[in-house]
Amino acid sequence: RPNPLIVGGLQAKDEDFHFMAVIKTFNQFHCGGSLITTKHVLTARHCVVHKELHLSTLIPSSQIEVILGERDRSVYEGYEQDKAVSAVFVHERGNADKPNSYDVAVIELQSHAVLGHYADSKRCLVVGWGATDGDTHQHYPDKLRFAVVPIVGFSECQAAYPGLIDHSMLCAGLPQGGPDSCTGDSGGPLLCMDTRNNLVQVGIVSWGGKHCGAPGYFGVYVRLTSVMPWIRDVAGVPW
Ligand code: 4AZ
Repeated sequence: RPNPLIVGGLQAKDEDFHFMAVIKTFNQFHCGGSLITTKHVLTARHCVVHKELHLSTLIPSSQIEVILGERDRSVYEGYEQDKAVSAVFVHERGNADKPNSYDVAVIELQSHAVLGHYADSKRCLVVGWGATDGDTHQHYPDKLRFAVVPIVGFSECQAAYPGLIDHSMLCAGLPQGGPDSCTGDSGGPLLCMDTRNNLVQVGIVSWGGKHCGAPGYFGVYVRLTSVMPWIRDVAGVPW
């Protein structure tokens, strides 16, 4: 059973605990963990064992899920990485007779995690030389421009484009319309500020409603975390 956590603590808001992992077992929140390499999460052994009638067995990897980049478990903020598990290792000195000794486990992820700092999903901007008029798409500026566009929750994004949004995408913009990316901005970055005010690329301008900046139609972006393993592969990044 998960222990009650952080009694008398503080709510982590802007603090950067980007190494923190949520461990779900059997589709339920179960434990915390910490990312120690791009493919390994450190946790407690009792988080990955199943106790039944004095028998303690390892929970199958297929029933464990690791979520990285989580802050508020109740909302989709755009930085979450859901990771499947390829293996679970427990310390050889930990055993059922002494469940409190060597209570340590390492969870191996099926794919590499994206390392980076949290960016604030409300402090984001899109940059480009795309059209400045949302309806006719005829005016292209010579000088680089940017627009401030907060990231929108996944369900709000899906509601704006029924049946068209999957986990490779995220929405940004305001429900009432206004600042938005447009034709010609495609391919350019959606950037958000991290806790140290550095810009972190979070998306790629992709598509949207026919009219840019129209109420009810957010800009749609590639969710960068969903394609990081692929980018790393093709770019030959050694981590
Ligand atoms: C486009 O066609 C395009 N309003 C880019 C961004 C958006 C819409 C269309 C978002 O390249």
